[in-house]
Amino acid sequence: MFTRRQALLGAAAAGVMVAALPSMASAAPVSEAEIAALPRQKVTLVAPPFVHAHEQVATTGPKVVEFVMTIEEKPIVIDDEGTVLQGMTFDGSIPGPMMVVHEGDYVELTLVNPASNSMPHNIDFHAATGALGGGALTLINPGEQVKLRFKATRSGTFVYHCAPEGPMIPWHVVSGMAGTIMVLPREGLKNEKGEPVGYDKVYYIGENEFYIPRDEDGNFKSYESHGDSYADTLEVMKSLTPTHVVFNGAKGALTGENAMTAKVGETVLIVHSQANRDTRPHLIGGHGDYVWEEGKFANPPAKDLETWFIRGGSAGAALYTFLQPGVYAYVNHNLIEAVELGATAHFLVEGEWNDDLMKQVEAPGPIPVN
Ligand SMILES: [Cu+2]
Repeated sequence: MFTRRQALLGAAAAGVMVAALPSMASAAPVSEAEIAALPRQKVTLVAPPFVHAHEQVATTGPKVVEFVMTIEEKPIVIDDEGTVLQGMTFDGSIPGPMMVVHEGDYVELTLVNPASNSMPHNIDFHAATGALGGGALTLINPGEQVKLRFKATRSGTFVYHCAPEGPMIPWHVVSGMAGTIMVLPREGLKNEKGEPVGYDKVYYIGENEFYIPRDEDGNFKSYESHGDSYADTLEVMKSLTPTHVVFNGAKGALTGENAMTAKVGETVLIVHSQANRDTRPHLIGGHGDYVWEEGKFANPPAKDLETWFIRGGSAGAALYTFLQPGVYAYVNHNLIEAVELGATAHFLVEGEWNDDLMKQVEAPGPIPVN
């Protein structure tokens, strides 16, 4: 049987054939002894939309950054009606936590698949080079763990996701197994003129679409286990019509009391990933001052965007300085997906209103009769 995995390997081999020209990312290999001599840093990951503390401008040379992620298969409630997803997660959250390193650092991930899980899993880092992004070296059964090291040779925001085999690949991804790594340039972010730009806060928004099967009456079905849900879920997946499109794993995960916060004058970096499907983030009443739509910091950012495009299988980054207080909705500007399917988040921004930028000159009232 010719599997999807073999097809992916075939495509990878073809890529090797045409990639004979040296690129910026290729350099003389560093010896194992030299890598062993590098400083090491252990980072504890935090659940999105938050991001672990990190330097924007690297104050030291390259290092080995150690992360641990534990895979958790678990049912997750994804809306107010109590609809249950047979979720699969990196470290318990959808999306998986965001990792931050600098270009030239080594990422050393210990991936743990506890015996309480039921399936093999792995991780494909779009930021990594070779072996299916590490997917071919990290496939682990329940009760196993693996340690992968890769060099972060390209700066930018990159998706990582589980990619076991065949139809398991999209199933695991749309069950929640995706996240992002941000590889910052050592000198930090730059605008289109090459001038340094920074952020006061960073939020990571992972968008996911879910495909929950329905019963004959149109109600969402629940299942005893991942295995029980598989066949029905695959049928809904093949319709390419999601039942939910959400930020951070559930409808309302980032609205109301869970709103992200900022102050007028603060610059916020918003990293947005979608591992499987295109999306188009928009901050209602705000803008993207600088947007790396494709998420790759070696390219100059676009300026003053109203809406930006995140290709399925990628993560982008938008930098914005809030200028007015209030509640901002941050949406997927397919407004059906935003309002009906769940792809809405909120920013709650405190500060002084600026009448110069906007003022209600006359309150709503009856149309005058002359
Ligand atoms: Cu998986």
